[in-house]
Amino acid sequence: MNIAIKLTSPKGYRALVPETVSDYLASSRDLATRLGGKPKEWQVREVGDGNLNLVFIIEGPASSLCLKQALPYVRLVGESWPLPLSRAWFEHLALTEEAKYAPRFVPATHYYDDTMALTVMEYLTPHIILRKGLIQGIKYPLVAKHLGEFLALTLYHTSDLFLPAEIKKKKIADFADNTAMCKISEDLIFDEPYFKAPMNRHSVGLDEVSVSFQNDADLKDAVQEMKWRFLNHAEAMIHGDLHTGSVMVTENDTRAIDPEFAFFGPMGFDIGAIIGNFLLAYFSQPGHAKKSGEREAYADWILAQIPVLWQSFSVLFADLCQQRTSQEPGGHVYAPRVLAMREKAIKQRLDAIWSDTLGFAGAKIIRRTLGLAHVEDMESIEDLKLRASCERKALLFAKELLLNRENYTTPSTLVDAARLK
Ligand code: SR1
Ligand code: MG
Repeated sequence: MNIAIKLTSPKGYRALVPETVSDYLASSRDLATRLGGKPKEWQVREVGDGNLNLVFIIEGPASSLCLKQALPYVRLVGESWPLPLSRAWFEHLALTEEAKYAPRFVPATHYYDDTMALTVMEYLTPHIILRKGLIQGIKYPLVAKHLGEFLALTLYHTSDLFLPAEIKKKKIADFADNTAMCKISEDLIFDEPYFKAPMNRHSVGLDEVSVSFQNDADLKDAVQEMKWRFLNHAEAMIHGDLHTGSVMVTENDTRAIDPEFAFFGPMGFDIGAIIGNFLLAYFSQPGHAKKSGEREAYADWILAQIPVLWQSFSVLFADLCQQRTSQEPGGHVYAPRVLAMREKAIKQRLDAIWSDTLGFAGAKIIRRTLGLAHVEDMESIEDLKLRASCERKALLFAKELLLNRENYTTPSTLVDAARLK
């Protein structure tokens, strides 16, 4: 992709290329010391394969670093779609906030440059992107437990259960300008798959299902209800784009990366995003089997991660609610002076989050199949007929989640229904 910049950018901003990264880093004594040796010895490569940004890995004699720089446009589409560099600031802010409560699940950041719209952070190695691991059929024994913990820690501690209302409101204001990124989600997730948007695309063989979704008023009602919640329910600081491409893993370690879509929104959006992407991975498995049935056990393992994730999230979230003390900053809902959170109240909260989770998971599956940005889980299936068949199953399941959320009161009912598709 051509990344030469013709757009007007703020004074002092320039998009880096591998040849200019070392000189840039050498100007920071701290970063130069971390890398060790001389700038000439540093090996730089650009590895960004996401939709938006540049990502460089820099290897020095002492250690390696990762530099992520925002481009003033959407990389996936090109310069015709400008996008504010301020997303680098919101990502930095979100990483800082997440690191307060869940440091072991995010990359450590070392340096932020507002003018250059870049962050230098820990290079996660030997981690790989979870989505790529799921395509290869690799099991990660701890990933679902870790993701549940990450979600409980970040969502609880940025909600009214933990933060005093005035502090939470200030934080809402801090993220309120992340409008361009939110608008991408608003358009691409909740609107575009449901009309003939110019950038929509879908696999050969899915015309009929795409048209049927666009003509389905009940489905569109259900999705607009989820959009309402996305726009209005400022429950907690959410990652905003927690798909399996935003998670890096090893057998023992899990890190959530790339929170540039962060803002205060509904907790179920993040949980629905990751569960929706596990479901996409599940439905794609027949497309990755080299011989018939080869991926059945693995597909089952993927599905089994959904209850593990929810269990991990809900148990820790409930513990945090139960252990609230007057020493904490003091969330203003169920303040100890009024009433300690009883099991009933915690269950009510968790049930509401679960219900949102199902709706957002459904919306996420549909946007990744009929909208602009698709997922490698499906796109890497070379047999187009097989790809369409995997995608159709995922789409029909997503529609069911959106229309009949109340039938899936527990993760196991969800998993059983997915298995039957
Ligand atoms: C135009 S950006 C398309 C998508 O890429 C990111 O990963 C977000 O999910 C966004 O919606
Ligand atoms: Mg991303």
